[in-house]
Amino acid sequence: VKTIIHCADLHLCAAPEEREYCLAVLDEIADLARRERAAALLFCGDLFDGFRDLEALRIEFRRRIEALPAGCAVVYIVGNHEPHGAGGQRAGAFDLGGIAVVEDGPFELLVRDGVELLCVPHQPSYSGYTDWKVPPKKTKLRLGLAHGLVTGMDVYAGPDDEESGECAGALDPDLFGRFEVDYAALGHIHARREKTIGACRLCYPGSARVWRKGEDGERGVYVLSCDDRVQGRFEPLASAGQYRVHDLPLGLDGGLDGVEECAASWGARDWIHLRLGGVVDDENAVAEVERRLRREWAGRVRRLDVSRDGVEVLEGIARHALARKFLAVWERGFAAAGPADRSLWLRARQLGLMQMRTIAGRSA
Ligand SMILES: [Mn+2]
Repeated sequence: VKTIIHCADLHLCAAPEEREYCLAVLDEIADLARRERAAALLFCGDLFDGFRDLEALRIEFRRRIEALPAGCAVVYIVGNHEPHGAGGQRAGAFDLGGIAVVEDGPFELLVRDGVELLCVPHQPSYSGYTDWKVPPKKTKLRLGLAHGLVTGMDVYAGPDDEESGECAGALDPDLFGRFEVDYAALGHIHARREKTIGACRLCYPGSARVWRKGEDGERGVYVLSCDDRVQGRFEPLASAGQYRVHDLPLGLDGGLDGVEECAASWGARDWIHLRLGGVVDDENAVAEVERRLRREWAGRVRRLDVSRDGVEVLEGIARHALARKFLAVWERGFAAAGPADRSLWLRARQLGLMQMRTIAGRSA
């Protein structure tokens, strides 16, 4: 049994506020490869956030690759992000620690430790794949590495999805079946997705770190056990942290509690997004709440976003008897509601308080 690590969309970024965080995640991946005595470590595209990041971080990257055990082969296929800013330069022109860099389409077939790797770097279109001259499988197992959107993986590829934005060409899952791939090590979709189509297991581990807001859930890689077949397990990366969003209702006077409760789950690598809502007497109190939150928490997490676009202002609401009565009843219901109903209750709170505008107007 040999172990192969499947990683995708690490998006190493050289920006001062991102650099240390990204390299910490790379360190954890390298540690995992060492601990698992991995025969191979696969980077399935978007290893770097852009070409300038590749250039700026290549020495740090190389240092970590060179520290891996000699038995661990590293294979890197280029995604859609690395060509950004390349201006015709090639990733392979840089020394990334002597790893295999595959950037030319349509494919390259490598063999590492008795396992064939069909490497398909990102390309604008895969429509000609039926004409590719891929040699028949000679080893027990063949892994496919690709960076793109595979159709039929139940992924929403809406208009403002990064994943679909510049990737007009989708991959037909038949490509993997046709070329006898047992396991497709995929990149490009930042959420975790797995599916078996025909005899092939197709897996997206999701981004290996939180690249963009909304990327919630654990970040990680797949650890593959390969003998006659491939079995994968998802391995979370603690250093990647998580994206956590909290909807917090403000009191009528703009007061806020419950932050400490939320913060109990926060880690130093987390990206925290606090969405303030509610109906308040005076919006200036909310501005003060935001300043206080930033002062207190921004330094304790990787990134803190506070948005208060959902806050409505209704002067006099804090003294409004009906509003206070409504909130007292609401509090009891909210406390008894399960986590799944939380957002519904928050919405009801907002709608109920907004109705006070109509009632207040009528009684005036
Ligand atoms: Mn990506």
